[in-house]
Amino acid sequence: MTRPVTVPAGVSGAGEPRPHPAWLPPQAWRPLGVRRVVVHGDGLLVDTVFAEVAQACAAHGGRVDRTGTDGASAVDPVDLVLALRDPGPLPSAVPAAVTAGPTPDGPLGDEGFLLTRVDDVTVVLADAPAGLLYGLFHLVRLGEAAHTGDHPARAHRPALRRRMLDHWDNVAVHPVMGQVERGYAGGSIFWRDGGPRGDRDRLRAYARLLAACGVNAISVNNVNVGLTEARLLTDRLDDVVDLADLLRPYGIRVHLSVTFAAPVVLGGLPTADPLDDGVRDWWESTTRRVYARIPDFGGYVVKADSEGQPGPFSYGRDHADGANLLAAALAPHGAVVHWRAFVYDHRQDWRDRTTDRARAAYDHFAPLDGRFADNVVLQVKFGPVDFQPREPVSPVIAAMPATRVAVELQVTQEYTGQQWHACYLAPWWHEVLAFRPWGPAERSVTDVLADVPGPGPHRGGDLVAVANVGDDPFWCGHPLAQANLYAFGRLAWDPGLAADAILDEWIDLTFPASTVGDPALVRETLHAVLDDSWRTYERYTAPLGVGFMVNPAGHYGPGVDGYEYSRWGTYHFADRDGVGVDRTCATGTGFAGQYPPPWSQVYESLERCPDELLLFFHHVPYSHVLHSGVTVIQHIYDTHFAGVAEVVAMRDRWTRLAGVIDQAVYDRVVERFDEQLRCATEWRDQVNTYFFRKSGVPDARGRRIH
Ligand code: GCV
Repeated sequence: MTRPVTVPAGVSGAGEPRPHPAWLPPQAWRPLGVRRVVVHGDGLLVDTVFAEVAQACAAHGGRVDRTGTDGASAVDPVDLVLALRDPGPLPSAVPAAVTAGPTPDGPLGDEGFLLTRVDDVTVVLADAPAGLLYGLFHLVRLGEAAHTGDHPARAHRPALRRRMLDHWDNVAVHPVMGQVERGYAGGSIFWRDGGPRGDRDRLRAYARLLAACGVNAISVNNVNVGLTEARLLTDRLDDVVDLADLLRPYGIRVHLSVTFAAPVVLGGLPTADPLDDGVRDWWESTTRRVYARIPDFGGYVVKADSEGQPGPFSYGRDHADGANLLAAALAPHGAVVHWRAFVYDHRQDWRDRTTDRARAAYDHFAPLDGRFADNVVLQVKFGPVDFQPREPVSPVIAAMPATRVAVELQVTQEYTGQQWHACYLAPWWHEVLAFRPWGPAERSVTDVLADVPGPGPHRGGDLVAVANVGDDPFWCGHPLAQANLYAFGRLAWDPGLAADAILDEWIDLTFPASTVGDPALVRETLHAVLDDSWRTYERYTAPLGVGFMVNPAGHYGPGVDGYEYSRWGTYHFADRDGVGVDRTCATGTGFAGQYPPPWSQVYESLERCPDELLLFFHHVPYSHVLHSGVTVIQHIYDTHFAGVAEVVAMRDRWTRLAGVIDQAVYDRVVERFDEQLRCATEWRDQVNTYFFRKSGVPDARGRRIH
């Protein structure tokens, strides 16, 4: 049973150290907390809004009241009204000019809100409680600006209906992957050593942070589902009920990763064949039992026939058969199955030049377009291989017009420095979302997900990301990695937001001017350190989109040939003459042909292919001259020297904040920069030396190569 929320007041239960407040420190609430506020409406999420405002007012001297059914309140005069438009009359404090005016641009929907300010009263109106909650956090973001001047009425709605985080958290500690697979922020916030972790205050605080940036769905266990985790669906369901109760007051629905083999491993059936009636019945009755306990359960996430996970291939069925089986069980409850498109041969023979891992998702799924049930969301990694710092956008997004698609990003920094390196990923995600798969005049990836009309059928979809949070006091290991989590939520709400504008929001909230010694210096430093940090990371790691030069043991640090003779299908093919993967139709694997024009032609062409993706699509001699005017080998040397120099500059910039910001944050970041510099130097030296030895070409600028 969900009770109205108790707002986390900064004291953590279970004897845990209090986590960093991230983008909701008490001071961020001050502009709101000094006001006279009226909250109007009913429902769990309105209770949350009221509790939040009450806490802010108690801390900062304001007053709040909740209206009765007649719209009256004890607070008068009023500075701020947060009101549901229905049912009953609006509070009398809402200026007549607001009630008289039409809602700009149509209805507000389940999560939208309208913000206006007239006659010295700020008004947030919503048609559903979640809208009011998002309106509240929008006010916090605006700070004092929400309470000054006039604001013409403006409707705010999320561009994407589901904004979801996937936690790759294990209930039982995995012998190789640990408590959190690819987790770089300590243990799981949900699970510990085989059971629930039980820090309810931290979970509430997490839900609150997520709602404040727009996230509305979480999958609470790893897509690689072990036996213990499988049982969350059945005899461990109580643990999920508990999480759902904790997250619900902040508008967050719980999803579960399930194993396709569940009817066998949990149900004792002889098969998990998706066309078997007994299997169908098992999924339906099991799902019914979940809904009896969690009426707003979000649905299932499935990794099938991938990296050892079971799937429909074992029964001679395809992935439409598999996904539709689970979709049928979920449909009566209005829920979805996120079916991952990350399906490829992870036992490839490196000698086999005919198999290309980049092709796999398209080859498996494009022929199935039109066969997926309406509540299947095909979850596609943003690039065709695996969350590399640079890849082309996956061609699957354009190839499935009759299928709902979710694009999957990776907030956890598996391949981008593992939260030891400062690497602000919003500029990269922005590029992915702005990519126009059918050419510059056509729809973008965002348009596809947001269901913006265009030629042909279109279904809309979600934005999903692998979470970067753990039980670390700073949530993310690296305090600056909080900006990535915040940016993911904000981009999922409004993919048009610029990365630097999101960073400004995050800075204003996380380092309120009243809490730091020199706000202008803080802003300037954080921009200097983070704005270009993804490109800096790219410069000192694998060059020109070739990818996968990481150390296979953990994916951290350089391992140029680490994957070259492995079974994973991630090769760079460097030899004495050149480097890169020929994915052209003319002479290579044909992957370039999976894109619609103009991109199929652009990527096919050595002349037109963008420099940053050259080695993803072409095998070229070291002497090949890039659009930038330098040869490939000189580019490798130049970018690696530049990347390390940039890290030195970032680290130096950071030291200017000594004594200006919170000491613990400062110290943690100093520690991280020391490691980033060590690791970047290792990358530089290993990559440069490797290519010098392969090519025999010296650095034109005579710098030291070992
Ligand atoms: C959860 C990559 C990661 C795996 C991860 C997999 C996936 O291969 O290294 O740890 O498994 O992606 O996305 O399923």
